[in-house]
Amino acid sequence: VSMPTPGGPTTFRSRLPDIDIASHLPLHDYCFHRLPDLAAAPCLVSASTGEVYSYAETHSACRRAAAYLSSRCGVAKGDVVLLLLHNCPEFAFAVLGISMLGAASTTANPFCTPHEIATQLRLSGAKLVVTQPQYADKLADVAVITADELLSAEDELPAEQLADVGPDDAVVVPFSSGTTGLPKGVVLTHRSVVSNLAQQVDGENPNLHFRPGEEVVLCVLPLFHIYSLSSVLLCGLRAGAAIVIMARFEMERMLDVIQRFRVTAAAVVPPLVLALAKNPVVEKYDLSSLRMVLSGAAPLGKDLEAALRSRVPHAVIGQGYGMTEAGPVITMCPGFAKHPTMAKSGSSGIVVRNAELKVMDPETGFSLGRNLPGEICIRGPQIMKGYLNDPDATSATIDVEGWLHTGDIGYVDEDDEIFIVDRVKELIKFKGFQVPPAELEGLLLSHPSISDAAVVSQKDEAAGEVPVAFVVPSKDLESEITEEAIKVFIAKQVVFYKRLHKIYFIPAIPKSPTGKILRKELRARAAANST
Ligand code: 4UW
Repeated sequence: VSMPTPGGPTTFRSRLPDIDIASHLPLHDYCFHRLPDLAAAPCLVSASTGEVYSYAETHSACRRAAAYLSSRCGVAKGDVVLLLLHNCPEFAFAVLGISMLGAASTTANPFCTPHEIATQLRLSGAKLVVTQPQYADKLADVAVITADELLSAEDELPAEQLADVGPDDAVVVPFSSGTTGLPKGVVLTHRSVVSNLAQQVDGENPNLHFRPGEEVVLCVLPLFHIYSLSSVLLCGLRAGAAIVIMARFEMERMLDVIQRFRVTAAAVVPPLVLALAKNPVVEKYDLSSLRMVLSGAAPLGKDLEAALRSRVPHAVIGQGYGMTEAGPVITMCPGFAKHPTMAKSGSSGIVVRNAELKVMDPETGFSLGRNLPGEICIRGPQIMKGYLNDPDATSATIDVEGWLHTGDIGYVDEDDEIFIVDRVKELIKFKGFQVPPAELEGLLLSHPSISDAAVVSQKDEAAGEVPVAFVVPSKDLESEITEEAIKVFIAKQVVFYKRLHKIYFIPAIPKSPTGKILRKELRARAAANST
């Protein structure tokens, strides 16, 4: 329980006024509210095939996907369906079709290993997987359909078969390791997702202003991660933008897509900013259509931001800060608002509307005033309902007063801007992707030649952070293990971004009297070794 700061509790709010949020609506109705006005306007554009779906066609495709999932696959209210897809229009049809049935989507990276996918299937209780043919052999003991099949129903789901969806029903269950431990299902309800979309794009002065019928939004970040799903796809739909979908990131392809489709808004991550700022190939393309570049999922350095600014001087560049459990957006650059206000370089923006943010002193639990760094906590209708089937992890993250503790260290300045300066949770981020140390530690400990292990982050120019391991070899087998063998052992079992970049052999893992790994100390040792 948090204590009030001496001199009164300090909570921070948006610079912008609160709005009315249609949080009674199911996600699919909320997203398609502009359908009557924008029926013929472009909605989803496949960059690979050039195919364009209007808002009316997109809505119809979602209804047909719902019909197929219901009549052929038996998906019904309360079910969970796993989407194992790279970006494609069918991703949207699946998420919204599943929403119409009162079921929920859990999303996974199609590059995950069979073992990682099996774990998510088990934890989420998914009864069906929607995938592309090339990933199907990663799946066993579960019903599987391909994305193409979704549109094979001839008729749309009849209106009377739309599920009776309540605001507290789950609609998306992404996986996140949160502040500690293994990946867990994050239950986002219709209310949480709708609230957070509204906090971004609704109201007279939306904080993230996508112009209806005009904005062309680039969807290159993977939709299986909450950033792209929320701020690109679902915000784009709600606001009436055209969403240009790329299956994967490839530098020249992306530049060509921006030029060809006259992309106006691009959502990116810092490694992509690095490529845009530094890669000479950028000079060959016309990026003059870009009017906003949104970066998030990892910190964006001031120098990098400045370097990008010189490449796209006509665009507003700014950051959002999010966390899967927070619905996801916590702060957003006010420079993206319909009536923009300045944000400083390095700032991750202002707290979203209809929410409260506080900065908690990790030592005392007091909430702190301006310019004092502490743990960022967020409260509002948008945060997760909890972790799926994990009340202990939930109550360790959301306290009795409803504050979600992010595990990020930051401060609020005199202009209400939030600066993220550190992370106290275990989580490592490789190019914005989550790497949970506990998962890698579990795998290391399963190796017969390893008696103890700890995984921490090491700074990296290109990826932001990379995971490195401290390993204590088993006494009798000491001579048998090598750094390379351990790297390979892990690489075989995990998706590419969880691979270990360095192994340090040590005689013992430093731990607190209660047995907790002293990660800060190990991070410092890794940092000292890498320079
Ligand atoms: N600066 C520093 C940042 C930042 C950051 C995130 O994988 P997750 O759970 O979730 C995300 C979601 C990011 C996001 C979603 C929607 C959106 O509009 C937006 O703005 C562009 C971003 O990353 O990882 C959560 C953790 O990632 C770190 C931070 O540690 C957070 O708790 N993180 N954004 N701008 N760090």
